[in-house]
Amino acid sequence: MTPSLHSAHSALPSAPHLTYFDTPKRLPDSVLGAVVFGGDARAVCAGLGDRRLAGVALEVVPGSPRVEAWHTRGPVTAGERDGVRFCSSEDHFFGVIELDEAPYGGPRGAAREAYQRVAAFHADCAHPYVWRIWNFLDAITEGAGDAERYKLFCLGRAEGLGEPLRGYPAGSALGRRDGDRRVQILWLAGREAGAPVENPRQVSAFRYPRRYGPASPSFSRAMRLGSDVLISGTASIVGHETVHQGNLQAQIHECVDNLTAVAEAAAIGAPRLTALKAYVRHAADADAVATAIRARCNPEAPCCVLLADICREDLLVELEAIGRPRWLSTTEA
Ligand code: 3EB
Repeated sequence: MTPSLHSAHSALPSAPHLTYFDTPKRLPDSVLGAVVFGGDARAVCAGLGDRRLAGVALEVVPGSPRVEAWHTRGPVTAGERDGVRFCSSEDHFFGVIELDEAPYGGPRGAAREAYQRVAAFHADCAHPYVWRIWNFLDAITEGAGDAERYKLFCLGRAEGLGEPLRGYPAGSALGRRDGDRRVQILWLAGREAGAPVENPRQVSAFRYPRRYGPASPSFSRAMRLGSDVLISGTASIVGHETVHQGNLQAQIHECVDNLTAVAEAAAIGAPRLTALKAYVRHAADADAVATAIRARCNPEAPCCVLLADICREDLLVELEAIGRPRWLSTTEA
């Protein structure tokens, strides 16, 4: 790491601050946007009637927090344009788009339309830079070969996004099991560019070989913003291949090794993983995942554990996190 690179990094914008709430409640004014998880998430959001809320129907493991809240500074305003619902502050933007697949012929068409709208929205917006994005669709691994729904989603996403001007956002893509054939996309954006980061242990997803589908997944492994690193959904993949098939403990450790490698590659100095989120395929594995994460990572870090399908059949778990320098406390904004 050269001093010049380091000073360039210190000019990066800062990320909104993430906290988790155990249960849905009236949101503080500092919240830019928040995601409620759970089978009843949509009804809960409707009941609270706050435009900063989005509901995602992934089951929450008992004892896990279920509300992910992103905090900002200054007044927050809400709006909607071209099917994009958003909340923004001076520095930060939280967007949501949800499209039924049927009018677009399936996940490819819906992803293409959604990503076209996201790209068009931010081409003309006070917050042009998409930093972090989450994708949710039903039955993500249904279908064989190139007709698998995740591969179709990746194709539509690539078609809709086109060539990114400044790298891809950090990303996550998970499968719901609610039978609701609707693509949901949530994202954070900002007024200034973050710095995309790749993982030296993994092939960049946007360079995956052909066998993973007709279009490579359009995401970066992480996005550095100030001293925070927003790390993408991270699985037991080395190079481009799944490792430790059928071995939960080994997959968890590989995930943590990958998260650590990305945080180190972002050169924030002695990183610590905080604000962890785990997506677990089998409910029976949830306690073991939570325990292993606490043992390997900062035990004080909040950890949200959800049940979800991961986009490769052989992956049992996927983790995402924020990496912060050890000299910053877990809770400090
Ligand atoms: C992987 O590394 C695991 O398609 O947006 C992780 C994060 C994964 C994001 C995406 C997929 C995505 O390939 C899967």
